[in-house]
Amino acid sequence: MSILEPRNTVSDFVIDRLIEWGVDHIFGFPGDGIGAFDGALGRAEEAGLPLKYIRPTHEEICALMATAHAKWTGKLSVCAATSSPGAFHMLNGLYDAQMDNQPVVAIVGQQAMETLGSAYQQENNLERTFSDVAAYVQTIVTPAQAQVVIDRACRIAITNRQPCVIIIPHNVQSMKRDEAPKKQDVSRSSSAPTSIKITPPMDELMHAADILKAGKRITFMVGAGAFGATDEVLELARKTGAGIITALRGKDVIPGDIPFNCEQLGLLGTKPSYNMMQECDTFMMIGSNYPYSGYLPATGQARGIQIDLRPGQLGVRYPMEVNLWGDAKATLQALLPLVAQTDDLSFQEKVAGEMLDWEGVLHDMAFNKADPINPRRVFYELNKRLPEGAIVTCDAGSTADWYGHHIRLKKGMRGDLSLAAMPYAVAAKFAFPDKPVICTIGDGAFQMLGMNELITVKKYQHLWANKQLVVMVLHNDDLTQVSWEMRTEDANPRWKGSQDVQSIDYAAYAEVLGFKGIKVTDPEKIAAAWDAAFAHDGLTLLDVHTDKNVPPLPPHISFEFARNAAAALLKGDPDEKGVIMDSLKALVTENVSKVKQALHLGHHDDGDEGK
Ligand SMILES: Cc1ncc(C[n+]2csc(CCOP(=O)(O)OP(=O)(O)O)c2C)c(N)n1
Ligand SMILES: [Mg+2]
Repeated sequence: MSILEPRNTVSDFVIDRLIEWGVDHIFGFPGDGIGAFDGALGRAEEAGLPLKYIRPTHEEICALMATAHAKWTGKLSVCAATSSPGAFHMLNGLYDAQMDNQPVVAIVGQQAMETLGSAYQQENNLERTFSDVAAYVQTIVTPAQAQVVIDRACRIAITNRQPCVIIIPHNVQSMKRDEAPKKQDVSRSSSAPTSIKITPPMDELMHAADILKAGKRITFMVGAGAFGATDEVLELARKTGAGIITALRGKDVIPGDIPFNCEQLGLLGTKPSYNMMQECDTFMMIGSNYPYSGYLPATGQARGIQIDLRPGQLGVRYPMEVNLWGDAKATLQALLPLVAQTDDLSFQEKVAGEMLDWEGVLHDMAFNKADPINPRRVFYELNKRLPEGAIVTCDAGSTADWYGHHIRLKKGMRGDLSLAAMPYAVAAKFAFPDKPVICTIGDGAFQMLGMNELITVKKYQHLWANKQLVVMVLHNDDLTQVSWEMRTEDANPRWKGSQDVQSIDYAAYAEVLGFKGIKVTDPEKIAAAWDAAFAHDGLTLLDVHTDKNVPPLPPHISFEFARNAAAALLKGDPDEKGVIMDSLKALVTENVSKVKQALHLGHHDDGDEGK
């Protein structure tokens, strides 16, 4: 079928209907199983329809970018791929949408109807494949049924905030389009949107207000589900004298310069957050699925309130007294008039004071000497220079620790932690082509899903009004975070076989692609490297050679953590010397003598959690 032929197929209909649902980007990868649909995408572009097709380097990246696009824009997002194996590649990105509650629809090709069940080439039972990840999965089998399938997929994706999958067999893709007729067994479905701004009933809101009124030391844990509700969260905190903690993915919900925002909790969190959890008498979770229950208050210590749009997430991590099923913003708006202004802000002022002291500790940790560069210093210097409206992505790895510890996102900035910092960063450029984007990523993660994405940037950067994209690779030749997890969780020494990352010249790689590459091996040159990157309207790769032996220590350091680290060292960790040196430096900063002892001597038998 030529690109110039009329837009009269099922595929053309699907595209028109997706546009009606507000879809403006499709992240896709071709293959003959989706070939006729791709032909229709070409006709849509030719016809000037408001739908941009982006083709990155791999189907996994398509699905991750669609999820990221939904996160950045709040809109329904779409990815598309051919039948197996392309379809299988999308699973990771769709699970990302499932776990992080994002409205994503995947359009998946399938072999022709006649082949199904015959073990034909690249034919698989895709409904079965996607049935776990998708809230709705359906094959379009006739033109008249296409409408209801698309409408249900889009509505369920939006209202359930989950991925949905539409499978279109190759021959169906090019059948003649047909509006659903008025007929006994045909649904004539609607594309009118549904609001999810739901609020809980008044009696439950009043119960929550009573708990807040009685509280003297109130702590909020704010997650990504509260995005858009910043003003309401802050108003409630000011009314009740609460201190605020944000989950890692809620980091950009509360500006980093709010004095009683104590940032994250746990391994990558702050000491004031840790203290707040020990001391609070009221604990309110807002749009968060913070998983590490060990850091939450003791049972019976705090009265609990939770707000969540996904009812299955209510009351999961802590025995809450009130579980409010609703949208964070709408629920807070309904709750605020029921809550009076307190005249006791002493708890809030106390945590603000502790946070100020903690920033000093972080500063000192960032300037501890390391070989060759302390990774904390890299993030410390980035934080000082974050441009207005910056979007910062961060990958799994020690980067997540340093991002949590040292990055303070101001109003108007965005940030996200994912297992796909590069696809997320590139998706951010498509979502906000006028904003500077910074991707912070370890060398291991960069080799997994980052290097090929520089190719996608090369292909599409001409579309972005602001081409600034800074990719900072923490070059430590190690899967450091896991090396530490193996030491501290399982008491194993670092094993080169699984942990070594092949060193390559990342800056040179960027330059091969026509980008700016800067190699940094001297801590005194970090600041200038960031300045050069922020002066460049294009992609800059900062290849920063950092020390893998700077430990990602939790702010309070548990005895078990130290004991296992010590045991690993005694078993002959190859990096023993550096680890001990750096651990001790960091621990001295923390002033925790018991743990110092444990690291030196491997004592197992005394003490509880070192605090
Ligand atoms: C797809 C995937 N596989 C494995 C992991 C487990 N994992 C978590 S952090 C990490 C190491 C990352 O190493 P690197 O990117 O070099 O960062 P570093 O910790 O060295 O700073 C791995 C393998 C993961 N998060 N995601
Ligand atoms: Mg690494």
